[in-house]
Amino acid sequence: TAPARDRLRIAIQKSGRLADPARSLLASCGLSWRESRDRLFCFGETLPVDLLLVRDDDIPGLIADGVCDLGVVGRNVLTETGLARGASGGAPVFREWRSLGFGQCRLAVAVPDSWQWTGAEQLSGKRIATSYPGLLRQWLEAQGVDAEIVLLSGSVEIAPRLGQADAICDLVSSGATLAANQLKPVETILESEAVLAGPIAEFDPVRAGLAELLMRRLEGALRVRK
Ligand code: PRT
Ligand code: ZN
Repeated sequence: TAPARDRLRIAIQKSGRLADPARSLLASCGLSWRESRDRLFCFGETLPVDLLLVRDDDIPGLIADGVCDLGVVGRNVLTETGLARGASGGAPVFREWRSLGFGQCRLAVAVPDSWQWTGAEQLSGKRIATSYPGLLRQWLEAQGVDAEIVLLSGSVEIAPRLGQADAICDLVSSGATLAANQLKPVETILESEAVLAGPIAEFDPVRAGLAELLMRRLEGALRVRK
């Protein structure tokens, strides 16, 4: 366990889709920061709540290791990381504390436009490219479908055209990327948005107090936004 700290540390995305909305949501909770020169760490001025700016994929692990106390991350990343940790025997250590109402998207199975979709059983024996093997495997098992998962770290949408896979499982928001690649979404595996992630275990009293204050302000800020 991490040593007791009297400040709260929140990991957010350094750059990308969730970076600005995460920061402005936290700012609307009355937080402000002094930025360090490397722009990786922001020291909290109004409250002892600091920010660490990182890759979104690193956020669940930073919470698991106690390097950060809380994080703002997509439910897709949080859930996938939790499944991967579970598959390698790790006990659950982080969970979704609250959904934050931005970064909405869905993890969907998409197939070539030319397919006439009849249902999940159509994927049986097929190769599906994804960066979310845990979530895809869980869904395939629930459907009772045996398919091959092709793990790709990016550019998943071009895999069918390259002959690497027959179908894909990827994040979709407007659907424009799928359409541009002659693919269509046919099944939703996960509805996602940005969430506040935190540990399952309790904080020490000082950080518990800070987290409670932050949660109260967050409720207020999110209510005003509605
Ligand atoms: O550098 P770092 O690792 O931190 O960033 P990243 O490139 O991994 O993440 P980023 O910024 O692209 O996404 C961060 C989070 O935003 C994701 O984990 C999701 O929770 C959320 N999000 C919301 C999305 C989208 N919408 C989205 N549309 N993440 C990715 N996309 C992709 C989608 O897969 C497609 O390829 O954007 C493309 C455009 O989408 P369409 O459907 O509008 O065409
Ligand atoms: Zn990422």
